[in-house]
Amino acid sequence: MFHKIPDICGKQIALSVLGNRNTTLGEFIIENQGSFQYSSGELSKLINAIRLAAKVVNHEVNKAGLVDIIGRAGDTNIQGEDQQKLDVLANEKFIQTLRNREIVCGIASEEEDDFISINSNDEQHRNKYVVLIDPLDGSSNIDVNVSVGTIFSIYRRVTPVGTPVTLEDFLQPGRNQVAAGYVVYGTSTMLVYTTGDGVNGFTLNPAIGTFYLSHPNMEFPETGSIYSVNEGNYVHFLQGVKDYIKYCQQEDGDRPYTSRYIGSLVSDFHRNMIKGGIYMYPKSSVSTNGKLRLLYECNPMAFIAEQAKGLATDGNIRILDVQPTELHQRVPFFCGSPKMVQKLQEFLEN
Ligand code: AHM
Ligand code: MG
Repeated sequence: MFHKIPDICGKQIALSVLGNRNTTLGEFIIENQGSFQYSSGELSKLINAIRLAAKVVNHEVNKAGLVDIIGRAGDTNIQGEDQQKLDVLANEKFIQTLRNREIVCGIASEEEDDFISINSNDEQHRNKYVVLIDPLDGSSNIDVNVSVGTIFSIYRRVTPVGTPVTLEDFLQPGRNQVAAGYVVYGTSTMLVYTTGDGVNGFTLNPAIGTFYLSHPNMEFPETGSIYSVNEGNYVHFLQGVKDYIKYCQQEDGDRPYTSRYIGSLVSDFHRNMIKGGIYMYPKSSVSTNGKLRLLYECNPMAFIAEQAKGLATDGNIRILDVQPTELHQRVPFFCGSPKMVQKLQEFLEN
């Protein structure tokens, strides 16, 4: 169905890609609130706050290049990486929005050394969710106008409601997540999320600032023909990973596969979920646990992957079963179409 709405210049434009019944994200959250096991409305409010922050960050990302927000901010984060200005801005926007709406009891972010306890009054103590977030993933791509993303992960706290959060509330295995999602700031801006009942994708109509359901029930194809890995690190990979990469490149049946690597996890994952493929960030002789962070990069992506009939492993066990020990812990990450991940696993076991 086509709907005519005015764009920002007042012209009438047709909305043709709005998805089923033109459902907005706001409507979808309300309609599906009941399907969530512990539904009390609090999780819906939280996802709504993330939706709002995503729109604000989207606005900032789209201004990059026009105003002075690209380039380094001059600081380094806890992992010793340069913080880009937009990293810092996105971090502020998400934290501010979650704080102001008083719907979480704690936040952990890639850009913050320690977790933030939100406990300024008793009312806030009663909130039961913690959020872990990578506010702007792939930020080294910003300066060159390549897609970046936001990744988020939501848990119920394990310590009693009414007390300040502790590290224990954040160091939960990924299988305990109640919701997870990402925003990809790409050719269009999409918010994709799961509350454990499948994966749905919403595309932002920038003319009216509304997300519409455009990709209902997203699923990884059972197999695919794309492998995504930073092959510049090939010499440092374990033999099993090297052998699997050679397998992807061999001519046989549907192989060789296509190599596609943006260097922006959200975008690489998003493409592979739609087209079928495998994403790999293995450990190597120079980075013994790989690069990606378990709590706010791998766990949310693994939860989404499994909800979309894909698989995610660290090479030994399911990502969602890894017991975290540190807030900024790194972990090897292999994720994608189930048959491709299983094939990789065979090579790793050999
Ligand atoms: P970041 O959180 O510092 O942006 O790093 C994470 C990013 C991922 O989005 C991407 O897949 C990976 O780092 C790329 O790393 P590399 O440049 O080593 O291939
Ligand atoms: Mg990141």
